[in-house]
Amino acid sequence: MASAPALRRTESIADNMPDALRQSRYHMKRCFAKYLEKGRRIMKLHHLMDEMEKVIDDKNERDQVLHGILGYILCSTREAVVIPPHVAFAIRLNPGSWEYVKVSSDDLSVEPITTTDYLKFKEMVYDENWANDENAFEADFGAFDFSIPHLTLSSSIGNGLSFVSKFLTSNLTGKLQKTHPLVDYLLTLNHQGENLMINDTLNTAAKLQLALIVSEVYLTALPKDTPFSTFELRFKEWGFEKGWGDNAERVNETMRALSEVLQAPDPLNLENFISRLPTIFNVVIFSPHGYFGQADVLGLPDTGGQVVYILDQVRALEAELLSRIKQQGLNAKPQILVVTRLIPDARGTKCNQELESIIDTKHSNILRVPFQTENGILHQWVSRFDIYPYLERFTQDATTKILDIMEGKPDLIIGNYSDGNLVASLTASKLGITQGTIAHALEKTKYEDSDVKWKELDPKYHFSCQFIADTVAMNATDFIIASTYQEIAGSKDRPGQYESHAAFTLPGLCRVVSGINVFDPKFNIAAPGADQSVYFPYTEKERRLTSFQPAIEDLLYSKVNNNEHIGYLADRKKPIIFSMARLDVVKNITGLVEWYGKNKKLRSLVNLVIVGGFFDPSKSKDREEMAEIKKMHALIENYQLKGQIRWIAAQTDRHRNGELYRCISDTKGAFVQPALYEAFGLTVIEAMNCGLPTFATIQGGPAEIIVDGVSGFHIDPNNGDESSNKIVDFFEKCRVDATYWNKISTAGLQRINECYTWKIYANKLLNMGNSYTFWRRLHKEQKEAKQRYIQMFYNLLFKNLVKTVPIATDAAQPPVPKQ
Ligand code: UDP
Ligand code: LCN
Repeated sequence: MASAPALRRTESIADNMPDALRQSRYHMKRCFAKYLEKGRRIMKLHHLMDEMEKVIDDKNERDQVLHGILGYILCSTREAVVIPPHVAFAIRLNPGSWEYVKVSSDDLSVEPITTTDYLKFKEMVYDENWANDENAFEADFGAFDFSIPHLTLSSSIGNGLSFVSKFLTSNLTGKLQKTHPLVDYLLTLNHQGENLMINDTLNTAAKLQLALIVSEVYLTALPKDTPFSTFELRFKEWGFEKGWGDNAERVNETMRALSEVLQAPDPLNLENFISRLPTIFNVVIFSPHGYFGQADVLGLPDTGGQVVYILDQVRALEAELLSRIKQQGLNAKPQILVVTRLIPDARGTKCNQELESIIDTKHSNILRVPFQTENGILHQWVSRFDIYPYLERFTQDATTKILDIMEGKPDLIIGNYSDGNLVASLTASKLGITQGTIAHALEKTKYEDSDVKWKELDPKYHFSCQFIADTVAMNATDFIIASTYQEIAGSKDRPGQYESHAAFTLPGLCRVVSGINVFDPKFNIAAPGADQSVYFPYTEKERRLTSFQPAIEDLLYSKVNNNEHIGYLADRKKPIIFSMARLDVVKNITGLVEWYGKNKKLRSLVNLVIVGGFFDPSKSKDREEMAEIKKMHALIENYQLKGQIRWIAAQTDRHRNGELYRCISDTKGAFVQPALYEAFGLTVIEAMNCGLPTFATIQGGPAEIIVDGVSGFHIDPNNGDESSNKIVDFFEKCRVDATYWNKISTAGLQRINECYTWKIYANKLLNMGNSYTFWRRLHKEQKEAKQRYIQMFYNLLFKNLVKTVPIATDAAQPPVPKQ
């Protein structure tokens, strides 16, 4: 693609494009004629380029046209809509920054158009009446955000917390009175009705500042480890309550940070001070769908990394809460409740148990609340796509239980995925509590044009409910936790998952002219980790779980076919390339098998081991999975892979899986994650934690996790030959350079320890909880106004859409086959 030195950045696309088109007028006229040939339609970049190739078949001429500004503009086009005689272009020069123009094919004149007009263009393809209806329903969530500052640099997207600190700093800067909002906020802090930090004695910034000076003198004279209880009474008289620290040193540090802020606020001290505040004790995490359990659930429908993530998140969060509470000098007990659905038809799992304590925690539990319908409790599992009719009642029932168990309101509510985020929004709004959301994956980007084609897809996926639920939750929440930058704003060439909600249309239903702005400071990146007590390096011999090794040996190498494994590895001296995932199309495990089948060199160098799904398609409830199982069998047959491939059924024991990754490392093998798209990719960091060199998809989160050629390798799932050759190159290099494998393995581990641990995550998450609790207080009025709009949206639009989703009845369902 052409680079853009010639683009005058002070001017818009609409300013630059006419000249650029004029310079290649002859070819462009023909190209536009070609684009118009098929009438109204939506074209993606590759369609534009393919058709241009047909029109300008001489490569040199084509290169000339694509050189310079025109090439740059065309290559930055993500989508074009043809409505003869016009073509409207959606151009994305940078992550999050879009421009829309309309080009006339008659004279190649260019006109800038608004988001609304561009969306209308799209609607013309699907529903002309709606597009022309002047009163068609438009949603504009951005209209309520005018008082909220926004980031401006694409590179800063996802750094909301530090932006918020800077903005708060500027708000508090000036005369001392400007810091009053902070003093007022401190006065509200309490735990179970007991004041924390300060009491009414210090109800102005001036009094507080003076008291801090006196306290500092007092504290400096004490030994650093003097317990807070020693001077608690004296401090209370001065107006200070518990929460500053557990000993003289910590109290002094916290007071210093506040003194600095009162004297002259700066973002670092402010963030440091706010993160020390005792704001969060009780946390509720919603994850309604799936089978949410601690054992035997992975591999069941809709149950994958989200469950792993939440359980690890809870453990890390509890540890961080306990450490902070101790450092604050409090003896409160934190509570974390993961609230999910109780499924009476539990299929051998504990998903029919109401309360279950979370392993390796002291104060965290899973609370399961059943779905109620007119016919009583729903017994069967429900797909995440069909879950919407049950959520409102679930929210009410869950809230009652939560308040009962926690003996009061939680301090922070976190949602997961569309259903959990909607429930979190309803609960947080009702209780007036800070909310965070996590998406894991937003479905909209997974299915091309799923917004404009919603009518066609709704019977199967109910995307109208899902996209509206997602938009509602994104707007209602105080902060959004993303695993990677690309999740929010994509990459140079691919819009982010959240970005795809910036402007979209569901023709006939709602035109969302402003859904979410990725420059909103609510976006933050906090990448998850992998449990390092389970996924640790293969080199840590004394920690290795040797008791699993005979079973793993059998799993990999025994010659028999049974329920757990089929296929065999004839030459066990070869390294193993390994992959493990649910057998969804998007995971592209069959793609990897095909690459392997086709690449003779690769087959001669390594064996292939796959963990995923099971072998009998009739046992699956999921059409996609059935097709993938059949495809796997066909590929093994067609490429005659027997003797080179081992297919192992889905595994549920993460401790054994950890040892399995390490055993693959022992063979000097590699992990391959070939997904067509992966939101984050926990298996990638699990493998890297075990020291296994990893090849992972360039499409999605793994592109950020791995630094290509340094801490692992990127592979393009849409270019199998290139990808399989990249794996060949690696193993060939390993043959000639005995240190190469270790080099990549070590760099992978280093990358993990620097960026992808649960400790880093928990610290960031609690800092967000603290800062956004203060932030929402400062923007109370704006938040309330927006909340009203969201409520209207929920009641007038969403609830009607929900009525179109059929409600399951247990009797109508065939019994679930045993696996
Ligand atoms: N997993 C597993 N057994 C399997 C397949 C996957 O235990 O047969 C685990 C895997 O170790 C990881 C999670 O399930 O912890 C999958 O998370 P990932 O982010 O890779 O994908 P998702 O399933 O969430 O899309
Ligand atoms: C869902 C996915 O699809 C994965 O990419 C993530 O790793 C997982 O959730 C955990 O967030």
